[in-house]
Amino acid sequence: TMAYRLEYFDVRGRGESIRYLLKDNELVYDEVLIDFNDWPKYKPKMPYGQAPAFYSGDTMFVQSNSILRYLGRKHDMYPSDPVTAYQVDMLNDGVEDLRNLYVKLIYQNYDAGKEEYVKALPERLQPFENILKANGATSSGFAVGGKVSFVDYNLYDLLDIHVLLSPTCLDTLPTLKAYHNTFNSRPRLAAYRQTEAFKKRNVNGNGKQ
Ligand code: 0HH
Repeated sequence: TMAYRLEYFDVRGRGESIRYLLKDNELVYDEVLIDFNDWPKYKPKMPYGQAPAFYSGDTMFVQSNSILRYLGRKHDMYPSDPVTAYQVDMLNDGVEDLRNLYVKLIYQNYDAGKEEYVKALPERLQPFENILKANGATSSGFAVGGKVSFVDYNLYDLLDIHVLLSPTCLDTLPTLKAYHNTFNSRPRLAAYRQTEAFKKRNVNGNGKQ
């Protein structure tokens, strides 16, 4: 099998859900943490001028959600049934929508916008609560279809960074709270999150979280 490599900055950002998927499935990979001073050397090689980039041997993959989906297809974490695959995709698109709001807050409006963002958060998380509840996530521990899929790692990361931003944000959302705890307890994820590499890594590029 081809060697895997992940190139990204030393932040959680759009890399951490990929790292979670790799670690939780014991997929071995080389980690390249791009120093921001070296970025001008990498940027022209990136199809959209952005990181993360993922490699399987010499084949390059970019766009964080496409990387997740590629790994999902390759390692049996993307359903073959079209309707179940849709359920994974619609949830992942919801994760992307909230992640974009989060990124905007962190990089453009943290000081002025945090209070309002935190206030609106339970309402913005409610759709995820409803979807996971309807999908039986409380008993299965997984977001869709009773088994792990790539969206689990993306949703877990999204919930985790929001709990850092607002520790009480899941208090009115029991399905999400249990789901977040279940993923916190997955042995390989918990072990990874105990490493110095993880613990010293900033959540975002500007140090805000
Ligand atoms: N849609 C793309 C995806 O999902 C978006 C990728 C993206 O926004 O893959 N990439 C940004 C970095 S994410 C990028 O490449 C934000 C983290 C910033 C960390 C910066 C420095 C950390 C220093 C330790 N941006 C660079 C660029 O656009 O030139």
